[in-house]
Amino acid sequence: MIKSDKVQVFYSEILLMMKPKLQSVIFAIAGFILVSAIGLTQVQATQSNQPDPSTPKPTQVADARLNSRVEQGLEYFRDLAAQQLSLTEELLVTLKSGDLEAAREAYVEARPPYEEIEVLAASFEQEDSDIDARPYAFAEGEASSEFKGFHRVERFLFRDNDIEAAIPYTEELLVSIRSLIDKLDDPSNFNPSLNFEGIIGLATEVPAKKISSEEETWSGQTLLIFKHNWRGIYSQYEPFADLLDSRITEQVDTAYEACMDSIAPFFTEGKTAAVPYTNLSAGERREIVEASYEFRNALIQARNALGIS
Ligand SMILES: [Cu+2]
Repeated sequence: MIKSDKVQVFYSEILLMMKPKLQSVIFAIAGFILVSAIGLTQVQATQSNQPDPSTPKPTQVADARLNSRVEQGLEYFRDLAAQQLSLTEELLVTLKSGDLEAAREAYVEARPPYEEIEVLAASFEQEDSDIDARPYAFAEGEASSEFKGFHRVERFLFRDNDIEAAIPYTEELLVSIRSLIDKLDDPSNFNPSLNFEGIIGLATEVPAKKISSEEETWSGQTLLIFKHNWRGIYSQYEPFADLLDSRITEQVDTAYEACMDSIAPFFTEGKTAAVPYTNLSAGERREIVEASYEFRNALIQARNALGIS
């Protein structure tokens, strides 16, 4: 038992020992103090509200500063979404050529942009499902007609060797990506609180879930997913960095670099694909998990320091 617990127990014991009447007197006094305190803050609030309506309130100034950071992050994602569209168009062309090896390569090339953008998936849930859901997202698994997008294409190319079957799903993928572009163009879909939920959510999902290799089950490209998830997370945090003190930004940067270092040995300069995830030892995966949780913790500190809840 820690010290403060002892104190608490001590007070509650005293309270219990008192006669019920005395207890209610104490609660009444406490209630009176509370009510007067609330009254006082309300009076102060109305007083400070009265002058010049053109002067923005401190919270409005803070909101505007945070929202401009959200917008900076979105600008980066809009560029990525345009890249996602053209890479997927290239994938479709390759599929139609009928060359399976080339199609597999084009699939891997086409994966990175969305794996960054998905940080903000809560703002475009339908598109996220259509582009990137895995079979377990649906009650009927692969049998569900809702199972489409990249992971359906992945299955055809890397498991079933069925290039023909991948074509209509890639065509549909293009429609979903255009819809994603529309969502990213509308700033009302995004706000600092929701974005940070996504930043921290994905930073948790990597070590807690994706470490099992569930995302790229058939292509083996789990490390490519980690890399771009982290890049996407950092890209949305980064515009806020100038609002934070260096103690926190250094923690985030160090943790981010440690994440990237943990996977660097498995990439080749100038090549998109990583080594197959099954090549990694338990020790190597452990390093990824530890670095990733450090990154998550640093991001939580950043969010708290920004006063975003
Ligand atoms: Cu994903």
